[in-house]
Order: sequence, then structure tokens, then C-alpha cells
Amino acid sequence: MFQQCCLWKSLASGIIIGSLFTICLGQYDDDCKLARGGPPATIVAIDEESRNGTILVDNMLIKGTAGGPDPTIELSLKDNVDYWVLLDPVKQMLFLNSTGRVLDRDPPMNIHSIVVQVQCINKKVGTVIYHEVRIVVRDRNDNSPTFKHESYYATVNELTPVGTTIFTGFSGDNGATDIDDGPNGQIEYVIQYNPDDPTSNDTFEIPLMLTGNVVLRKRLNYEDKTRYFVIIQANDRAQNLNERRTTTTTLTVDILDGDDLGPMFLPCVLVPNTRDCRPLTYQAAIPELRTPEELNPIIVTPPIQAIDQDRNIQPPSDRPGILYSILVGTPEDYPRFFHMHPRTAELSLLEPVNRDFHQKFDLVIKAEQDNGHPLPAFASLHIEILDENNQSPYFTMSSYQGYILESAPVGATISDSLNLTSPLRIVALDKDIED
Ligand SMILES: *[C@@H]1O[C@H](CO)[C@@H](O)[C@H](O)[C@H]1NC(C)=O
Ligand SMILES: *[C@@H]1O[C@H](CO)[C@@H](O)[C@H](O)[C@H]1NC(C)=O
Ligand SMILES: *[C@@H]1O[C@H](CO)[C@@H](O)[C@H](O)[C@H]1NC(C)=O
Ligand SMILES: *[C@@H]1O[C@H](CO)[C@@H](O)[C@H](O)[C@H]1NC(C)=O
Ligand SMILES: [Ca+2]
Ligand SMILES: [Ca+2]
Ligand SMILES: [Ca+2]
Ligand SMILES: [Ca+2]
Repeated sequence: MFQQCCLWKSLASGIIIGSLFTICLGQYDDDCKLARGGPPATIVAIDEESRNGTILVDNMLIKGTAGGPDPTIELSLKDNVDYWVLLDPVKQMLFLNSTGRVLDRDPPMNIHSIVVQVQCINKKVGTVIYHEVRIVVRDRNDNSPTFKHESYYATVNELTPVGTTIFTGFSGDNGATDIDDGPNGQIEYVIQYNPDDPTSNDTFEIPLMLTGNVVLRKRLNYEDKTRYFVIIQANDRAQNLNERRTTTTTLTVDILDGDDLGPMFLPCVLVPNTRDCRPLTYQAAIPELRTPEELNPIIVTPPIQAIDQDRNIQPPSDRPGILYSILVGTPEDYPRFFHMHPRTAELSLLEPVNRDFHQKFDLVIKAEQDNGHPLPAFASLHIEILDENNQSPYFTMSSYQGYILESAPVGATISDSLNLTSPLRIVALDKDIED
């Protein structure tokens, strides 16, 4: 345009030169202005962590020339905080300067945008114009969720109903957090299969992924399994599924014993492949006609004892006691003769038994819980009545003499006389036995 001006200048008369020169200078008035429409500020977006030298602005589209032998404008950067931006004035290009550092949008740097001014000095007219450039830093999903704690812990009673929430420990900031922005920083929780504890992902579930609350999905049984290791994955919600980042933690769930089993009589010999004890018979034998004072407590073999099959109810004060009783028996008048202490299972005689009428008793005894939730167990008790034994056996003679041939073989019978005709008899008698 300047050259056109000069051409005109050479052709025109001296009178119009002055006015043409004014028009000509007017051509420089536009220099430093934007050669484009739209908003005055130049707005561009780049990803965080972009490489050094990334082009921010291809061309500022500022009128005028900054290079060459006769530049009409001069460009420079102002307000370039931390020197993030580099300017190539001739090409009117802006570059990122991340030499030796990372443009990080996430905490703690938190650079969400960079604003610089491109100062343009109109060299012909002497005016100065500032063009604002706003560089919006876009978030990248460059951080994985991190759990606040290395591992988590919960306890749950085995009797807890299915559907109960058993863990809310990720609420607040106590679960996983992700410093990325928007969905890149939002967390979902998912239970994963644990090869070392294959039933853990079937036993628990997380129905609401955003809360991470863990819900019981299957019935528990303390007697089968007392601890689960639940692997919980936290992932962010990056829109592109392939870019999602994950972390896992382990939730250890200890199962607490509940009162679902009753007592069992000891000793318990298990029926193979079951949790049931073999039928058990306790034995006792008492002589007839003895008074309770002489016999009590009656010795039973093995001693009658039952324990609760729930071994580990906590606190121990919640463990029920056991009540013992005789349920039924034969002969039917057994209650006249026998009593069982409800707390100690001590068996006592109430009145003497005459063997002429009762040679034995067969009773069924019961052990149950004392907490209104009886869950009873049963065993047999066999009581033998013995003949009165108040005489010692005695021999019919104080000494016996026998005879045998010197040459007799081993096993030969000893005789009671010298002529060896009848065998020697040694007789012991007991008055308790009739014959
Ligand atoms: C960073 O980029 C700028 C602009 O492209 C370049 O001049 C400079 O040499 C680069 N620095 C490094 C260390 O590569
Ligand atoms: C690029 O940034 C580094 C780090 O702040 C700074 O030391 C250097 O001077 C900058 N380079 C330019 C050409 O401004
Ligand atoms: C638990 O994981 C196994 C193995 O991946 C899978 O087959 C099963 O469906 C999972 N259970 C649930 C409830 O998702
Ligand atoms: C054998 O001796 C006994 C006692 O000495 C006598 O009673 C018995 O008659 C004798 N028997 C014979 C066959 O001699
Ligand atoms: Ca993330
Ligand atoms: Ca990020
Ligand atoms: Ca139990
Ligand atoms: Ca119990």
C-alpha cells in the first residue's frame, strides 16, 4: 500500500501531494488492529501438560509487518506471568514455554488459564494497542483415584439380613479422591473378583457406585467363614472409557458369631460331612437299696456336659447359659428316683431303687439355651441298677492241698487225693449271689 502511495505521489501534481500523503499516512492507522472480526480477545484452548513449543496461536492476525527491512509494527508480550508464552513477532505466533516444567491444571499448580497481552506499537503513527490472548487449559485425565487409607475394615454379624448396608466408610473424603476436574475426577466404586477369596464378590455388592456403600448380598454363616477380603476398585468417570484410571483397595470384613446354633452334648463325634454329632449315650450304674445320701452325686460316664455351638458370641456376657433336664424315660416312674440339676447337670437319686422292680432306667436328657431361644440338644442316659453288694467273696477252706505226678505234662489236672481220681476244687462264695 505504501508503494502504491509512492506511485501516486510521483504522478500527482504538487498541490495534491500534501493531501495524498495524509491519506497515505491514514493507511498506517489500521496497523496494529486485528485483521479479523469477532471478539477482541484471542481465545484458544490447549491440553494441560502440553509439550514445550506447542503452538498456542498460529497467527495473531494483527495488521502490519513486524519483520523485514521496513517494519511497520513492533510486537512484544506483556503480563507474561511465569513466562509461559513465547512470541515469534514476525510470524505472529505464540508458543508454550514449558522448558523444565509441566503445565499442570490439577492441584497444587491449578493453572486453569493463561492470559497475556500482545503489545503492538505502530511504528509509523506511534500508537500502542494491546491484544489480549486467553489460553484456556483443558483438563486431561492424568491422575488416578487414590484411597485415603491403604485398607478398610468392617464387621458384620452373621445373622444380618441380606440387603443391609454393612459399610459406609467411603463417605466424606474417606474413600477415593481424584484431583482431576469434572468427570475425570469423579469416583465410582466397583467390587472386583478376588481370586484369593472367590466368594467375596458374590457375598457383597455396591448397588450405588457413586457412594461406594457395601451391601450384604448373601446370607453369612460364621461357622463356615469368618472373614472376607473384598477388593474394591475406584475408577474415575472419564468420558472415554479407555482413559479411565483405577485404583483398588481391600475391605476386610470380619463376620461376628450370632446365636443361630444350640448346645451340643460332649463328647461330640461328628457324623462325616455334617455338623451333627453322633447320638450319645451317657452311662451310670448304682447299687439297689442305697440311700441318696450314700450315692449322690451319681457318677455318670462320661460326665454330662453340653456347650453352645456358637463359640464366639461377643461380648461373652451375651452368650446364653445352658439348662439341663430329663425329658422322658422308661420306666415311667423315673421322676420318683432321679433329678438333674438344671445348671450343673448333676444327677441325683431321690429315693432308693429296689432291683426287684427296676433293673435299669433309659432316659432322654435335654440341653437348651436359657435365653428364650432354646435350640435344644438331646442325649440318652442309661442307668443300670446293680444287685446289692454288701458281702465279700470268701473261700470254702482256708488252704487247699493238691497232688500231681512228677511226670505229668503241662496242662495236666491237679487232683485232690493221692490216688489222683478226682480233680482239686477251689470254691469261693459270695452271699450277694444266690448260686
Ligand atoms: C521450548 O520451545 C521453544 C519454542 O519452540 C524453543 O525455542 C525452546 O528451545 C524449547 N526448549 C527446549 C528445552 O526444548
Ligand atoms: C521459559 O520458562 C523458564 C522457566 O520459567 C524461564 O526460566 C525461561 O526464561 C523462559 N524462556 C523464555 C524464552 O522466556
Ligand atoms: C464374581 O466374579 C466372578 C468371576 O469374575 C463372576 O463370574 C461372578 O458373576 C461375580 N459375581 C457377581 C455377583 O458379580
Ligand atoms: C482215693 O482216695 C480217696 C481219699 O483218700 C478215697 O476216698 C477214695 O475212695 C479213693 N478212691 C479209690 C478208687 O481208691
Ligand atoms: Ca482422574
Ligand atoms: Ca488433570
Ligand atoms: Ca453362630
Ligand atoms: Ca447359640
